[in-house]
Amino acid sequence: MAERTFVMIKPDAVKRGLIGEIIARFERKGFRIKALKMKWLTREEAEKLYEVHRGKPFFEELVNFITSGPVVAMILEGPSAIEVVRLMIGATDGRKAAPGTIRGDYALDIGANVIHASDSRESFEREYKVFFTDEEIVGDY
Ligand code: D4T
Repeated sequence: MAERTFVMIKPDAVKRGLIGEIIARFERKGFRIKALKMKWLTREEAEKLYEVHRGKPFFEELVNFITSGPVVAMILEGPSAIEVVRLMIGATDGRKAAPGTIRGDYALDIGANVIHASDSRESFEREYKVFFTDEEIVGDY
């Protein structure tokens, strides 16, 4: 059954010129792009996005990093999108992410790790709203 997930290409990957390569992987896999936006998050927006990590030792660093440049946010749709996209991005720590995954192929760090994707239906619902209104999600094509 078709499901939606939220994906964000992080500032490190945008600065390295990896936007196209990353989006191409999702297109080739067969996901439909339902919304797409480039945005430089404010501190308030970043704190909202990473609400669940508030209080953790890396929270400050995480917010600083995610606001250090523009990000590219998108909503993808396809069968089991949440689980499949998490598999495609790989483990959080770039050094441990399996080769062939996005982090495995492009990241060596745990913070600057190229990409984020929702890990549950609840995360998706909260995260996409930081970037998109429901009117910005295109219809079926
Ligand atoms: P995101 O949320 O970016 O998709 O990453 P993950 O879902 O794979 O990992 P996470 O929630 O555990 O961490 C969120 C975010 O914080 C950064 N981070 C994480 C960090 O800078 N230092 C750390 O020790 C950890 C655990 C990386 C991703």
